Amino acid sequence: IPASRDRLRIAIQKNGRLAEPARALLASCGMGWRESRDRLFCYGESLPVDLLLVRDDDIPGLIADGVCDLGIVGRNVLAEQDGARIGAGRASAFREWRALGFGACRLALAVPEGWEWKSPAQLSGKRIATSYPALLGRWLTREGVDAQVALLSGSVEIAPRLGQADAICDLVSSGATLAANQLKPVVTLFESEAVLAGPIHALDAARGELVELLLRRLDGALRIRH
Ligand code: PRT
Ligand code: ZN
Repeated sequence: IPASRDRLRIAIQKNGRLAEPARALLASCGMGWRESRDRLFCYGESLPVDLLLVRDDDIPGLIADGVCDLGIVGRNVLAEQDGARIGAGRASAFREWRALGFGACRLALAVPEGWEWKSPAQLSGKRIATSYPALLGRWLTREGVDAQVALLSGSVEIAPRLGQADAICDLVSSGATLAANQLKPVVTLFESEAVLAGPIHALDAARGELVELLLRRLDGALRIRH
């Protein structure tokens, strides 16, 4: 991948909840693409704006490395990875440019239904399963709670039933998954939705102008939706 390009590159989720709405939003900005055979790359035909189809977790890193200029990703993923960078003593390398109004969910702390919830202090000495250690860790520190964090990449809701954890911290939308696992949400740590993510600083020259054009169209499309 060349270091300097005059085409813009946007990373979006290949499969998953944000894949379809992200493409629909970009299409509503007047973009059209030709898809590569392996479905990893979409070549922009109406504008010099290409899409890279990836795992959502890879999007912040692609922006940080300059491989992609922009990305559409959950604010939860962006904030978690930014928190991890800060925790490792590194500088922020991406930020939210626009909130996109879809993919709404919240990062919540949930405990077994049988618990009588009073305060975060109840979590002292307990084990909490999560895929969001940075966001959970920040909240625990702020609340002054000394709990153990068990990192799981998926199926977090089942951890208490398996005896892997006492409580969980995971994304919730309808709450049906929590209920199915006899858990109840007790604290919201973070409100999320899909966002347009980009680098900390503005892009230069040719791509900067393209981004301006795209943002104008995007803001127009978002205004019509709301
Ligand atoms: O393959 P890839 O790594 O790209 O996808 P992924 O599996 O990591 O992500 P995906 O597609 O599940 O979610 C992408 C983004 O959608 C998340 O990062 C959030 O920003 C957003 N989003 C919105 C959600 C939900 N709603 C949601 N409900 N992500 C996950 N969930 C989970 C939730 O944790 C629960 O386990 O869906 C389950 C059902 O939720 P309930 O509360 O409706 O039962
Ligand atoms: Zn993912």
